[in-house]
Amino acid sequence: MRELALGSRRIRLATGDITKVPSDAIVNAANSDLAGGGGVDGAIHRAGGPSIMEELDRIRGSGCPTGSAVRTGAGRLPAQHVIHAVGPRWKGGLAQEPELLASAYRASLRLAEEAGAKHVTFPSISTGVYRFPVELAAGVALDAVAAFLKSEARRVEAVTFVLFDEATFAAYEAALERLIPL
Ligand code: AR6
Repeated sequence: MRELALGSRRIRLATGDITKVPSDAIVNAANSDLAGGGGVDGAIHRAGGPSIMEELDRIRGSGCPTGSAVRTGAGRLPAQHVIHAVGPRWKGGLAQEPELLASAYRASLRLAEEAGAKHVTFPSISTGVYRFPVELAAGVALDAVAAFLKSEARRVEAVTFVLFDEATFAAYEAALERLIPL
């Protein structure tokens, strides 16, 4: 576990399965159809149970554009909320992928604020099936979260990245070293 203090707020890095880590809001790396899938999305729906997809079926409408997010309950997960965020697929880097990824983190944190969540857990959005290079994604993710915690957060006190493998953890650890604390 690694931690960075930003005033009274905290960014933490951990390894493990995000469905096992208690928090107020768990962020999911979803797709714009909110249709479920593999990776962390599959793990969240399996562990949380069918109520999450039932709620998505009610709110889905025309879907959730890349860079945005929607909130549901958390079913059997150890949290009150799941925030389904849609990161970009990597298309080579000239399709606004970093901006869209930062937007997915910000949209998630705004929904967490609205819900009154104090502790939010994130996976490494877009770096699995969507193939966003993890070294770049880690910097984008940490910059977006740190900026939010410094300027917009009122109720969110701590953000934990729950990273599934050591290589992803190492990339986030290196990016955290480059962040300048308050
Ligand atoms: N806990 C934490 N992280 C996990 C877990 C877990 N249980 N399982 C996987 N990861 P991905 P994406 C990591 O592919 O790239 C889905 O089909 C994984 O090792 O889950 O945003 C959706 O429906 C990687 O580091 O998400 C979308 O269609 C990270 O989570 C699409 O994949 C993200 O990998 C989204 O692709």
